[in-house]
Amino acid sequence: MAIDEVVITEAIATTFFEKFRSSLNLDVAIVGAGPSGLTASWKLAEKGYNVAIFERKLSIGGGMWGGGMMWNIIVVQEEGKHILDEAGIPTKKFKEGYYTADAITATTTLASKATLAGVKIFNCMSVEDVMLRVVDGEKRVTGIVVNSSPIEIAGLHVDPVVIKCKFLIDSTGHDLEVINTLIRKNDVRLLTPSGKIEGEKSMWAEIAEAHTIENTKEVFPGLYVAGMAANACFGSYRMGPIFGGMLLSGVKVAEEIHKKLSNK
Ligand code: 48F
Repeated sequence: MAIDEVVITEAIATTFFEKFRSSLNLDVAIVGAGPSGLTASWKLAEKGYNVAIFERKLSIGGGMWGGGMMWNIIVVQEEGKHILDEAGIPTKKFKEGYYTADAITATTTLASKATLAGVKIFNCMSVEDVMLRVVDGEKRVTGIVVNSSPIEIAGLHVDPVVIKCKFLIDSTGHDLEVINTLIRKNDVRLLTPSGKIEGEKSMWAEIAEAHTIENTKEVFPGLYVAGMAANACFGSYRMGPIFGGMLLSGVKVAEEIHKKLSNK
């Protein structure tokens, strides 16, 4: 078969922009393709919602790829194991209640479950701002402002583009970038005790894991926080390379948003 380079280019451009155009009005936009964001996207797409993840890096997986200190094995406790089982990710029992999984298998399988369920992942895209509007008398997040990561890294003066969403999830990990931007640029209060970001505390895996799930919730109208960002937002601890809380947080945020979307 003869191969025409321009047809290859046309195929990429046409298909990419079909995918992008179908993501301009999302049910749920997710920022960050770490374990919590990937799990949330999978669970929402399974229910038929139009979901996309925006990830700054070329690679998806966030902190899951590297296990602990780049020893690429993750640990999952009893409570989160069923999610790995459901995804078809093999686990090994290490001690009572502690399971290991290969970090590469866990990341690629979660990404595969998500994308095959219909999630659109836009890697190399950074979310640099949100859009706020007054809806039914209250200020609410109604969209995200997105730029290409290479533009961001090069410091080029190029304007971003905008995507609307019914709900937004900040799953950007330790830096909780979306929420930081929201409160830096707008005179608004979060649904936290102080109305501000409470801030992450030092390592305490047992408490942190439980808190990750409790802290996965709506933090501002239209904006949910999940994963490590939830603990940083509500003032809890970090937990290191144990991932049950991240997976369970993804499931919880998907359920909470599903309740809201299905009531409307
Ligand atoms: O940090 P990350 O893996 O998030 P997570 O789902 O999982 C945390 C664990 O990996 C680990 C832990 C805590 O000790 O157990 O840290 O909470 O993934 C966050 C992703 O968000 C991307 C970032 O590149 C990473 O892949 N990200 C961060 N800010 C932005 C972003 C942004 N503004 N736009 C797009 N992507």
